[in-house]
Amino acid sequence: MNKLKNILNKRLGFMGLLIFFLWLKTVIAYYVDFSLGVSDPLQHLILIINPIATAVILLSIALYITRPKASYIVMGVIYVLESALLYGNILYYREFSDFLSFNTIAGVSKVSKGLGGSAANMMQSHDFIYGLDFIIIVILLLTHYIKIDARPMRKLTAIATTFLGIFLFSFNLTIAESNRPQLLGRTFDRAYIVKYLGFNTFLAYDSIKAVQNNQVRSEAVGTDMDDVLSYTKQNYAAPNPTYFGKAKGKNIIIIHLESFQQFLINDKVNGQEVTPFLNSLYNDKNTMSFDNFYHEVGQGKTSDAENMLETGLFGLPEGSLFSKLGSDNTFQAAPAILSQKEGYTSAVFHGNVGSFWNRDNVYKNMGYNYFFDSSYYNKTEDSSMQYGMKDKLMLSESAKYLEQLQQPFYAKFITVTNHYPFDLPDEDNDGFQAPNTDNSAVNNYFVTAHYLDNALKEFFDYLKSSGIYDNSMIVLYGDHYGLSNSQNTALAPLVGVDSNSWTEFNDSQMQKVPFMIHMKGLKGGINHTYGGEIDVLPTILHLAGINTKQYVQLGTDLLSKNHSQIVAFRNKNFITPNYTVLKDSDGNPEVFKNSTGEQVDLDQNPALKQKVTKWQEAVNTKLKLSDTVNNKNLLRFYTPTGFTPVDSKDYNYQNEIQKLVKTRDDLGLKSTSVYSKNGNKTTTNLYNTDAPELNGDRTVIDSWSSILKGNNDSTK
Ligand code: GP9
Ligand code: MN
Repeated sequence: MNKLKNILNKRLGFMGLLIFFLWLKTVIAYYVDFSLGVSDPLQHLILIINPIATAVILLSIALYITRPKASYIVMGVIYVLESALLYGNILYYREFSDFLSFNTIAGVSKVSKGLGGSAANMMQSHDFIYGLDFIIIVILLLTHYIKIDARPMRKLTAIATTFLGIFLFSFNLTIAESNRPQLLGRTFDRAYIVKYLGFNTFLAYDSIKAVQNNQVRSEAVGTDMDDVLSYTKQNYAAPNPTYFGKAKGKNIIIIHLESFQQFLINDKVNGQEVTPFLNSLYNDKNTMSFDNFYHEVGQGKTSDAENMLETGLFGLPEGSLFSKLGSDNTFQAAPAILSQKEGYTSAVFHGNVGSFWNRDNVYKNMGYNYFFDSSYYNKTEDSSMQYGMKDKLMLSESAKYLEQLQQPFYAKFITVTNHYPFDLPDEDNDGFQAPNTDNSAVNNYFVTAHYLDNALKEFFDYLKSSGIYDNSMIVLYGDHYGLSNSQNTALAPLVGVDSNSWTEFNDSQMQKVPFMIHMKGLKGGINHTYGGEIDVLPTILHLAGINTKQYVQLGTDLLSKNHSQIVAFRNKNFITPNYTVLKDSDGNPEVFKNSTGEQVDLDQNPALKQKVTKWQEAVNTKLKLSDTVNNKNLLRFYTPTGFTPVDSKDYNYQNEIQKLVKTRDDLGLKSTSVYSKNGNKTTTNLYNTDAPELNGDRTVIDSWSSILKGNNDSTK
């Protein structure tokens, strides 16, 4: 006991006590108050050690102060601030399932401004734990059990302590990066940074980003929009009269096919079709199918694809726009346009946590009325894979929400089972035989794609039997590649190419993803037009009968006679109907003929060389304008006539069931939901799924009870 007293009476010992308390409180909070989705033992270890390093670094500041009393006071102040940050995050998380960011603290964030309800409402009885340490410290000081250590502190000790902190931090960062590569580079989810590196690091990281962003924004002026507007005016492609308004007033259902590549369509493995349902849809006379459609995502992957489809602008050259700018940017996005022009209700269905890719904030700025994230689905031990609910479970359980949406609705379903590493449990496979290459990811990819196909068939069957189908336009698209270039040589024989002759041209062909528009009565067919994700928004809006002329959208309607067929990739490579232009390591263009895959020698072909230069300039301009609009947040300076800017404060994704029911009751006989139109009877009984996790028990599909219990944990 005396030994302990001796230690605590030294300045370093006292500091150690503070670090211990901070560590203990944080770890308790991690497990009790946050859902960080910690899965493997290494993640638990990282979580347990991550509060230490930054606490050591921060508290060591006080050691540089020579005057003892002042040094102790500074230590105390840092301790109080750290405790306040922790407790602030706890309260904030209870309301928003998110963490305090620089902009939230500084009050500049448009989304989740401060605490919505009063902080007191967010408190819980066990919170006294977070104040217990203060009582203990005060008692120890008042009883003089701990006295101020008046001896001077050696500079060297202070420096050594700081270095110890830095060393611990580097260690923490290294194991974090090994468990989750590109943790800071890609910033997929704030929860990941907290989980791996703690609150301090998250706040520091977020502050640096925010200050940089705010700087770019504060320098922007309204006239920066002039170039953008003259570009969109000049490049506008008027709608095709045959298709304009063909889906007017219909529900629009977007199905995001995770990591789904075009080569899977009509593909067979061991004589068995991989995706029989999608194949039938692809070849259906009521489907407009594109076979030269490319994904155009960057590091933001899914979120970049979503961003293009919702806003008609590209993602960023680095990182994810959703994560970097999505909390604060002004969007003129599909949900808001459809709602304002044609009275659509909008919703996203996705079985991962809402904070992933910052969706919970971004969707508010886009004007999404509802966001059903993992907290709206019944989760059991085997219901999820790494990135969320299995597709069959997510889609079948979504029916009970979908049928409550007022029509017309704009509903997006983000599937996730066909995501790397594609390791579907055996019981979810209906006997599909995987190919047998020596790369297991390649083999498994076909199995999860097949599973997704089955899940979609069940979903379509429900849409048909519930009648939703007759009144809807269904759009399906693959968001990006599932197999990366490094896996393509293993894939080569399965797509009829010899691995040894596989080239970067072949890699670029693998970036083709499906894009299909299906609607009863739509004049369909296989359309060979070249295009990409940036072109989807104007295509859909025109089908819905909405003019796009005054919106800042950088793609063009795929069905328009004036559609531009130069497909720009995020890295400035591009594809035209005849050529594929990729940069070599020195940035010089390598040009391939699409028909043969042969490389063309530009020096032998000056006319083509000139064209390539011209195309490249067009691609660069388009990407640069997109980056300017996004980075400078220029849409805040430009509001299209008749469009009302979205106020994110009007949206929140808590208590959505209550919101659905209230809307239905308020509208009474005027309610247009599928449920109301069905004589106030549910249609979920029409949803049939063979998902083994349900064991034939329909409770999850048919009732809200499991969700209303407040089943709110994470699925990562
Ligand atoms: C996660 C899912 C996957 O919620 O959308 O994102 P990705 O890793 O494909 O970008
Ligand atoms: Mn994805």
